[in-house]
Amino acid sequence: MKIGIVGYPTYGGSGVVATELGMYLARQGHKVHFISYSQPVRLDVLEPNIYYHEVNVQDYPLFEYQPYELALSSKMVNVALKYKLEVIHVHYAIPHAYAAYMAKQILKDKGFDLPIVTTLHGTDITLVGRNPSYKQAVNFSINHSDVVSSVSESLKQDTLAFFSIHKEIDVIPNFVDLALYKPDDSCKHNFAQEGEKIITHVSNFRKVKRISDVVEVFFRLQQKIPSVLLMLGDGPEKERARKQAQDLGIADRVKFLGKTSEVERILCISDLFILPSEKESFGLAALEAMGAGVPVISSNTGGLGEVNIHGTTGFTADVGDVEAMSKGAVHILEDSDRHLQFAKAARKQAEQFAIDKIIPGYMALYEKAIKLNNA
Ligand code: GMT
Repeated sequence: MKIGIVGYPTYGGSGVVATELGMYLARQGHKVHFISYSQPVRLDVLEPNIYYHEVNVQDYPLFEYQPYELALSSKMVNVALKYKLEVIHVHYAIPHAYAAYMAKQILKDKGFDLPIVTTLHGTDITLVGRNPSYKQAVNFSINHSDVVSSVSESLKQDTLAFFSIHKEIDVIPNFVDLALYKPDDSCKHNFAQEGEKIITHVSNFRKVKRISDVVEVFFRLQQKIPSVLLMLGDGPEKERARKQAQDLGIADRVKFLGKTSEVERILCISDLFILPSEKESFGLAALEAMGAGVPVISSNTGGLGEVNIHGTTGFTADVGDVEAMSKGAVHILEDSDRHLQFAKAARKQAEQFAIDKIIPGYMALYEKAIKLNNA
């Protein structure tokens, strides 16, 4: 199949899902055309069947805001015509689903049908999409996609609650490539002394991730269990977190590793993962930790409870309940047999989301979209 994939090229979960899905499909022999404003971070353009098309926005002194959607729609049209795309899959509704709708209309004018599959990822619905500045356009572009999917049941319910949707929404959960997580303790001593536990957090350090709760939970935990906190990723809340660690007197125990390409290796040496987000439609980072056999302490918001099973793969608690989160963390780490039990359950749960189990669901959506377009 000739497939177009539109997504954000950054470290965010929606971009990661789009990239890994496309690369998997390319390995299966499909021709996959990525369209984005820069090369997606996890994309290997040297692999066969992968094509990358950059969206170039022309600046002009009149524009206070560059018309990205226009450039994206035009690029979709050009790529669809040149490579005879059979379907286009857009990740994150804003502005991708809207731009895809425009591309579809332009192509229709030229006698070319392009089925659109839109995958909703989270804040495109729960935070940004609901904002009155965008709501009408997001609502319209969801209803005018040929097929719509969401990454969790919780996000589907939020979409139906916040918008007037008359489209069916298929739930296709996020996935993890378990082959990337191989037990290897060789770099553990780089971060922790003998007997110390490694606690990890990975995110884009936005407000919604409640980074200060990560530091607070760790502060309480390290009073009971010798441990270090590894903070992976970058974003607006990072410096505040660094200051918080200094004020709490634990700066030497909290290490900020930035945007590293070694996420999988670091997860494999971790003992516990913390994700206390305000909102989280799924929590891909938690699933990746579980893929490495790492129990998770998270909030119970959005789709997190569909991933992290309370009392089995880790613990969930109400948003902001750092006391419950730190108690759960101590409970898991204070007994090595109990930790092993949680670690095994985490890995077993991740196996439900193994890449080869989930991706056929997306292929079925593409076929459904093509069928609907031909009807
Ligand atoms: O909210 C974001 O930062 C955007 C988005 C992204 O691109 O990372 O994250 C969402 O999509 C991920 C992949 O489907 C989900 O795992 C995240 O839970 C979701 N983020 C939120 O809902 C806050």
